[in-house]
Amino acid sequence: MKQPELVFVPLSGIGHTVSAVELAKALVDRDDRLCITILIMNMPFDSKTIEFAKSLANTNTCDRIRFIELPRVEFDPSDTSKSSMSFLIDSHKPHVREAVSKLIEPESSPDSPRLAGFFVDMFCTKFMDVANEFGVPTYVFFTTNAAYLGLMLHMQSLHDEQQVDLTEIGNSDVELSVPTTSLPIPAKVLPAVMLRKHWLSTFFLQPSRAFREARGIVVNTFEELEPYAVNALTTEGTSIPPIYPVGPILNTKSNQESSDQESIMQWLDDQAPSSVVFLCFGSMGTFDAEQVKEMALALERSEHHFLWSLRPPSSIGRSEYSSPDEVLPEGFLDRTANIGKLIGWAPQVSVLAHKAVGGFVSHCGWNSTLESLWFGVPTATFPIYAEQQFNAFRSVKELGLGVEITLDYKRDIFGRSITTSTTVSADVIEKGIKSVMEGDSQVRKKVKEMSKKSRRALMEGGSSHSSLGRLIQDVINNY
Ligand code: UPG
Repeated sequence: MKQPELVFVPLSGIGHTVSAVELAKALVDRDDRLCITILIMNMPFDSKTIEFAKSLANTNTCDRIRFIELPRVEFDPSDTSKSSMSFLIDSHKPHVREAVSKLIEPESSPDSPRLAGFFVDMFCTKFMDVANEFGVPTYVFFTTNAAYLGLMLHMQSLHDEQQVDLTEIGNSDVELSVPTTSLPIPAKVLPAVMLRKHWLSTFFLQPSRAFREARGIVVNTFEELEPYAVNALTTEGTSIPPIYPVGPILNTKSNQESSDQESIMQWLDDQAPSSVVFLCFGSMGTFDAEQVKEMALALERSEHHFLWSLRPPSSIGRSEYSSPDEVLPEGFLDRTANIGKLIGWAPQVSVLAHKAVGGFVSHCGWNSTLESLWFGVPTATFPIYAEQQFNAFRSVKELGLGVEITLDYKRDIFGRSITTSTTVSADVIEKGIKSVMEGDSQVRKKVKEMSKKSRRALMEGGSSHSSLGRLIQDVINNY
């Protein structure tokens, strides 16, 4: 029998690519018949993912995983119709088709692999057409949580079946019942995509319709973390394909080098256990000058030692500042020289794994959430964009795994305001920092328990381990 070859198409962006690569590793580790080719999209503004993929490709020791960097798609940033995510993904279609054709040709050769399926990112469902052309099934890799999957599907059915105007909900102050959350969701923590019709279509409606056509949906979560959501998705009507919660899928080895990694780790080595609050806001999180100042004041007043990953807004947006020094309060760096360290890109998993770290102020991106749970570090919530407000709300109100700084702060990826949500004051941030650093809080206890559960889920007999087995069985049965 020819070896079954799976084609992975992750979305460009560290928050999506890292877990997709780890999922590929988990699949080949588990079943030595599987081979996987990972197609890396070459988005014009995302050099970090390409760098990361190259470093993985160079250090990859598994001959059953290979990486192919797709040709670069050019775009004109001033032409908004051509810089949209939807346009950029569409532009990659011919490259995906060509790469897969080359991969399997000539089919008659005994050495050429036989295609068994596509695994596409939750925002790359447009590649399902290409999978269909090759006559193979598509599995969707959902890089965030099961409750959010339920929210997307629910919204799409409200829109398509009951003609509900979703932007009206997004702009209101209603509370919404969602099948996958045990509490009603306030509109203010719904994602910003619900505020504009064209975002809704790209990020909610089109993907959700495609999810229903997929062979299966692989979710980066574990049943013990989201029993309510997983149960709702697996017992609801038949229009949802099989769900595979296989997480937490994490890269706990930190491939994403940080230039000053050594000095960061040395600095942490010199700190007392659980004494440092770590602040990091994902691959693209950034703040305007006013918010940076409030955060700095809060840190200084809290008197906790801190490690703060602070990067200026991306150069694509019109940046208010190019270096944090320009916007920090006068004398801040000198006054905090003995208690704090300001850094750019953080070696996040190594930091969270360090015993000196006692709390995490996070944007609540899903990978960061899973990583902090894995290492048993409680989180204080500071969401910025995407589904982070929804994650923050659930973490604090539904799951009791986080403390609140803000649940509804909303900005775009350039740190620009898109709603009326205002700057979070130093007082509020200081309170959140003190709360997340409390030594014997209920939240800390719960997080430690969830840490154990997350590790158990991946062990033989664990929920995610079994789910991964079912997924592989489905791939092979269908082959
Ligand atoms: N990371 C670092 N150092 C940094 C910043 C990030 O190592 O300085 C790593 C971090 O460890 C994590 C990843 O980068 O593995 C970031 O992922 P995540 O926490 O999920 O944040 P985003 O990069 O913002 O991820 C996007 C969305 C988020 C969503 C996620 C998964 O913004 O809202 O949950 O994708 O779909």
